[in-house]
Parts: sequence; structure tokens; C-alpha cells
Amino acid sequence: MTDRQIHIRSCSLCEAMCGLEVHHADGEVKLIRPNRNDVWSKGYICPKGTVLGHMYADPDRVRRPLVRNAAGDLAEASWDAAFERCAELLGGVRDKYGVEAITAYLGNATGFNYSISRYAGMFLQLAGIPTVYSSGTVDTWSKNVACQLMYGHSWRIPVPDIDRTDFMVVQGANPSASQGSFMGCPDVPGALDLVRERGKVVVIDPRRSETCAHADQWLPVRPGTDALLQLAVVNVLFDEGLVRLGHLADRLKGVDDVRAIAAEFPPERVAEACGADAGAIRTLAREFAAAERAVWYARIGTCNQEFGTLASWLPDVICALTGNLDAVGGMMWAKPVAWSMLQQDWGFEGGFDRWRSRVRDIPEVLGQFPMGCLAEEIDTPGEGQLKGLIVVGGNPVLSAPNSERLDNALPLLEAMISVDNALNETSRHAHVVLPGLAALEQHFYSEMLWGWAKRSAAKYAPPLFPPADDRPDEWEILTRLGAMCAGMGDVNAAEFDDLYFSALAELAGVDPAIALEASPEPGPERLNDLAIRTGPWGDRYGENPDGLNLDKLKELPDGLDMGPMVPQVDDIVVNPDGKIDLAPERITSDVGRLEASLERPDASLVLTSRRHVRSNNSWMHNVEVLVRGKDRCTLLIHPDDAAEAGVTDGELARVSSSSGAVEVPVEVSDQMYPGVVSLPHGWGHDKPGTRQSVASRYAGVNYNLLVPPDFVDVPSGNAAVNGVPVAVTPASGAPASGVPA
Ligand SMILES: Nc1nc2c(c(=O)[nH]1)N[C@H]1C(S)=C(S)[C@@H](COP(=O)(O)OP(=O)(O)OC[C@H]3O[C@@H](n4cnc5c(=O)[nH]c(N)nc54)[C@H](O)[C@@H]3O)O[C@H]1N2
Ligand SMILES: Nc1nc2c(c(=O)[nH]1)N[C@H]1C(S)=C(S)[C@@H](COP(=O)(O)OP(=O)(O)OC[C@H]3O[C@@H](n4cnc5c(=O)[nH]c(N)nc54)[C@H](O)[C@@H]3O)O[C@H]1N2
Ligand code: SF4
Ligand SMILES: [Mo]
Repeated sequence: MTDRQIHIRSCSLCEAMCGLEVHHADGEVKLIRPNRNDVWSKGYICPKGTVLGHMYADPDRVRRPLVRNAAGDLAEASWDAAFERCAELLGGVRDKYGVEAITAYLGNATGFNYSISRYAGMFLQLAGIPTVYSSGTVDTWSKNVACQLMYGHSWRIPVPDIDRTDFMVVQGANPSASQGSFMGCPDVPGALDLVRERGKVVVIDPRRSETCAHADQWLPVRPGTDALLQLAVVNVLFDEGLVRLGHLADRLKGVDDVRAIAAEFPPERVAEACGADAGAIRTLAREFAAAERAVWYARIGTCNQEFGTLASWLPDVICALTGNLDAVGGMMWAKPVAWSMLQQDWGFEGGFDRWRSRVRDIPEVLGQFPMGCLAEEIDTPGEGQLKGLIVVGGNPVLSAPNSERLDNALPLLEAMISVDNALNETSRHAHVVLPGLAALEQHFYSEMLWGWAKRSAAKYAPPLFPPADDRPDEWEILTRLGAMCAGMGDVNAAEFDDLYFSALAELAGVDPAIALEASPEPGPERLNDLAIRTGPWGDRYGENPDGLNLDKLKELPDGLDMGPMVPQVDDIVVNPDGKIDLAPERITSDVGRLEASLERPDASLVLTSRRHVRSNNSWMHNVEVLVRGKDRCTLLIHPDDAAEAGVTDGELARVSSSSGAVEVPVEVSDQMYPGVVSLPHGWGHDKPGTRQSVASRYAGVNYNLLVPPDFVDVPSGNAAVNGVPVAVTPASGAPASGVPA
């Protein structure tokens, strides 16, 4: 038995990136505590941060490749055999049907894994597959579209300057559970408490969420009506002479168009539809405008809904109209120490309707079709039918709308590869499962998340444990799979990497020979170094000798802090005329659809999603200490609605929509706004063929069985998982599926 040692690193599970002290001995984690010296998180952590050791040690975690054998079962195989099988399968599909028959699904782990985040783009380009699917279209796509059209770049998304604002609106987000999204900030609840000391916090949400305990006001709304409420706020700003364009006056275009549109939506017109009081909307607009520094933050409740693009566009409009865009204490852009590939001007080309989906003729948006299209593209025969799928760090059988059809479609594929650490509801269908690395086997330095962080900080940590059995890292897996799709067969990933790295160095304005000489080792580490060295404070490979590089950061395990956000609109906006477009036609032309919804009778009950601080989408339910205790997969329902539906607390209810039905325990609570029910997503672990011994005992039900594939935000194709009309009735009497068996 060796002495305990302390490894300093950060948690990679969410945007808060909390600093951890990992106490370990003999290859085992003994304890995880917050790192109080961390310059960024200063000792904050949530319950998930303490279980990285549990996840590393989880006996169910896939550590060796699984390959489907002649009997149809997934069995452990060597890496060589697994890659050989991948080449055979992907090559086979390519030869028979062309590369168009192969697609990829990039899941949420893409954003959090050290090497996938740096290699996903390369993988797609190398593979040459024309269309990709991702969890983005069940998450951020509406915001991406708004930013593409307003600023010219879909990933240059502004974030609230939470530490310096005096007035904060939180709409459709519950950072007390999620810990912040497009808002990198450890301890958001603590930060909100400080905003309250300086001014006011207002939460706009159909549920009195945990975040409301850190707010002065809960303004309930009916799901999907957020854009109406926001337009009414804009109406009041113009109507009452509260518009102050301030420092951006010369940079904004479309102000008059916004005024004309909002003129049609006074609070009194929308109040009933929103389920809000017209006076409360007016007061909100006045208070927002009167605050010295105000910020309107909106997240997934406003994205994952029928009018997601409008509801993601208007918060930035409101900030711009009140002088709170690119201004201290308002919505600002992060300035990461190491640039992210995603946010580069050369990294990603935005476009609309450049091609259409085969089955339903749905336009591509920013290179993707809605997730609700994937199942039909696989199971509908004909020219162009998808035959091959590579799933990277995602579990769409639980996370995507139309999930039952997807679950049934996946076995039809001729080649399905999952790059995942779990044998879960999705990977159980794969022909080959290639395991990724556990968090503690990876480096830490977030590629993307600092691009939405409230300060310019940076932190690096090496892996704590070496991956066992010479397992390849995910960058190598992705390179080899990409080459197979491209018809090159299996390749030497390291050789390829020199080309990729050289190309990036050149784009960053560095002589590739110099960069290669400085970092001959292939892999994500040198990409990280390149992005720091050519970032705002970088040493540019010696040109600026006092500048930063990865080696210098390695000397600072508690991290480096380069200060708060600074105004930088000149560097952010890449529209050809240099202006911020407040009224892009593609967005404003959707207002008619919103207006028509005013005439629509309200559904008597609609379903919305929620998160819990002890979960992470579908994939941390195998950690006993996180899931035990009170059942969390429950239907929250207002007492009046429960009485009307004839369902009672703790009993099973049947929830049905046009798309499916589930039976789930009821939790009666006045935290729900009448007419709205709430269910968490990411549950439904009762499928055969998985290896999740804990999760399958706390199965819960799959929310997305209830989400129809065509319920989307039209301009972005983003799924509308919130606001789904449902009926609730007493269940047939089956035993509760959400409680431990
Ligand atoms: N109804 C409803 N549906 C939703 C949402 C909602 O609010 N309501 N939210 C949507 C959102 S925001 C998202 S992001 C999606 C998430 O959708 P997905 O990305 O499809 O689902 P996750 O559950 O996040 O799956 C992550 C997967 O990555 C694997 N994984 C974790 N770490 C690693 C790693 O380091 N390497 C590799 N290779 N794999 C890893 C896990 O085992 C897991 O299988 O769900 C969406 N679906
Ligand atoms: N603990 C934990 N943390 C997570 C995750 C997790 O699963 N668990 N997932 C991560 C991911 S992938 C993401 S994208 C982020 C998301 O982070 P957040 O955006 O903060 O997401 P949620 O916590 O789901 O909060 C969404 C809120 O929107 C409300 N809502 C639903 N429909 C509507 C609507 O129509 N209008 C309005 N105004 N509100 C509505 C819900 O009631 C809920 O309170 O969280 C990340 N962090
Ligand atoms: S809030 Fe929790 S999950 Fe997020 S980084 Fe911190 S410890 Fe990890
Ligand atoms: Mo997400």
C-alpha cells in the first residue's frame, strides 16, 4: 500500500469546470474534494464532481472493444480485430452504396472530451460524409442560427457577465441544476445571490425551479410563448422611449424593423397566451431598461421549443436595444486563452437549405438535419438510404425525439460503430463498440467551454491514470474511422496527424515547420499548445518570448486567470458589412408563425423537461451514490391538474402524446404552473442488451418516446421537446417503472 497522493485537476462534466483534489493510492481514487486554490472555481463543486473515481472504477464501463460475433452477441475483442472489423463494415457500405450512405451522430461528449472536441471536425472532413447529425439539434441549434444571422458566426455566442451585472433575467434555464450552459461560471447560484445584492434576478420558467430560490421574482410562462413575451418587452422599450443604443449605435442595423415588428405585440395582446400578467411584462421591461447594467440570459427552455430561434434571438436584441450588448455587466463575448476550433472564422461554414433530406424534404441548417429525421433516413428503403452510422459519445435512443423509431431503425444498419464508454440503449445496437477514455484517463483542458466562460481563465491537467492495455486515445480512433469512411482503409493516425496539425498551424499564421519541430508528438496536446501560443496572450513560438504556451500553463496546476470579459465586438462580428443584424430576414419571417399561435386554442396540458443536479443527460445513472434515494424520474404536476386528471401523488400516471405513451410516478407540486407538466429526460434504462447494472435498477422512462419527430423550431430544425401536448390519466396499474426493483 503506497501513500495517498493528491492529483490536481478539473471536472470535465460541465461548463463549470470545477477544480478538484483527487486523493488516490494504488491506482484507486480514495476521495475527491474541491480544490480551494483553484483560481477559477475557488473551492466550488457539485455532487457529480465527487464521482469521477466511481466512474473510472465502474465494472460496467467498457474497457475493451466489443465486436458482434456470428451468434449476434457483442463480445470482447482485441483492438486490432475491432479496427479490422470496422474497416470491413465501413468499407463494405462505402463500396456498395457510396460514402453518402454513411453518417455520424456526434453526441454531447464531443464538447467535454479532450480529444474528441479537437478532432470531431477533422474526422468529419476526412470522412467526407455529406451530412452529420448531432445532439446540437436537440439543444443549441436555434441559438446557433440566431448568432449566425446576427453576428455572422454560429458559435460566437455571447454570455452573461454575471459577476458585474445588476439585473439578470434567467429564462428557460435552471443553473441550480445544470450549473450553467453557454455561461461558464462555477457556482451560478452563489453568483445570482450576489446579483441580488446589487439589484434583481427574475426567472421566467413554467416551473418554480431550484434557481428561483436565488431570484427575487418567478415569472411563470406557458411553454413556447417566450418569444411573445420578449416581443412585448421590446414593444414597451420602444413605446415608452426606453431604447438606448449607446456605444453600438453605429454598428446595429435593422433597429427600425425590430420596432415595426414589436409594435404589433403590446403586452396586453400576448399576456393571456403567455399566461403572464401584462403589467408584470411592462414592469420587467422598465426595470431592465432602468438598470445600470442588465443582462437577459436564456437557455435550453427557449431553444428546445417550437419558436426556439425567435426566443434565442430576442434576448440579444433586448440587450442591444438597452446598451447591454458587448458592454460590462451585459451580454459579452468570452476571450479564451486558447482559441477553440469551433469559434474560428475558418472553422465552420454556416449555410441554409443547401441540400434537403431524402425522406421528408427537410432543409439542411448549418450542415445538419433535425435529429427527428435520422430514424426515417435509416428505415425508409430507396436510393440514398443510410446504411452506416458512427455514433461518437452520444445516446440518441434516449436523447432524440422519435426515439422508438430510432431504436427500431438502428438494427437495420449494415455498419454501426459506437465510440462510447458505455454499453447503453444506443451502443447495444452497434456492430463494434470502441471504448473511449474515462475522464481520469484524459487530459484536462476544455477546447470549447472557455469560449463561453465568464473570465479568460485556463487550466490544464495531465491524465491521472494511464489507459490500460495500450488503449488508443479517441483522436486516433476518429482518425482511423474517418479514413475508413473515405475509402483509405486503415491508416497510420500519427502520420495523418502531422498533416492535420500543419494545416491548423498554417491557418493560425505559423510556419508549420516551426510548429512541428516544437511539438513532434501527435495528438490533441500539440493542438492545445498551438491554440494557446497563437491565442491572445500566446508566445507565437518565440516571437513573443514572454507570452504563454502550454508548458508555462503546466507549471500552474491551480490555473491561470487573465481577467474578466472585455468588449470586443470588432473581433467578433464577421458579417461582410461589419454590422450586427438585429432583424435578419430569415428570423423575422418566422414572426408570422408565432403570431398565428396566438389564435390557437391552448392544449390543456403540455410537457416540459427538467434536469437534476445529480444527473448528466442519460449517462450518469450508473453511479449508485448519485441515483439512490428518492425516485427522480417523476411527472411533476400542479395539484389542480392532478385532481382533474384523477392522478395522485406517488401513484403511476399514463402520459400520452401523438407519438407514444409512458407510465411514470406522479409528484404533485405547486412548483408547476397549471397546465404544464415536467419530466426529466435521459431515463428509460430498461432495454435488454445493455451493461448498466445500476441504471437498469433505476430505469425510469424515456421522455423522448413522447416527442413527435416533426415538432420543431422551423428556422433551425431544433427539436421542440418542450411544449409537447400530452394527456395524463391514471395508469393501468402496472408496477412503478421508476423505482428500484
Ligand atoms: N426531452 C429532452 N431531450 C433532450 C434534452 C432535454 O432537455 N429534454 N436535452 C438535449 C441535450 S441539451 C443534449 S446535449 C442531448 C444529449 O444527447 P446525447 O449526447 O445523445 O446523450 P448523452 O446522454 O449526453 O450521452 C453521452 C454519451 O457519451 C458517453 N461518454 C461520456 N464521456 C465520454 C468520453 O469521454 N468519450 C466517449 N467516447 N464517450 C463518452 C456516455 O457514455 C454517453 O453514452 O440530449 C438532448 N435531449
Ligand atoms: N446536472 C446536470 N447538469 C447538466 C446537464 C444534466 O443533464 N444534468 N445537462 C447539460 C446540458 S447537455 C445542457 S444543454 C445544459 C442545459 O442547462 P439549462 O438550460 O439550465 O437546462 P435545464 O436545467 O434543463 O433548465 C431548463 C429550464 O427550462 C424550463 N423550461 C422548459 N420549457 C420551457 C419553455 O418553453 N419556456 C421557458 N421559459 N422555460 C422552459 C424548465 O422548466 C427548466 O427549468 O445543462 C448541462 N448541465
Ligand atoms: S458543477 Fe459539478 S459537474 Fe460541473 S464541473 Fe463542477 S463538479 Fe463537475
Ligand atoms: Mo446539451
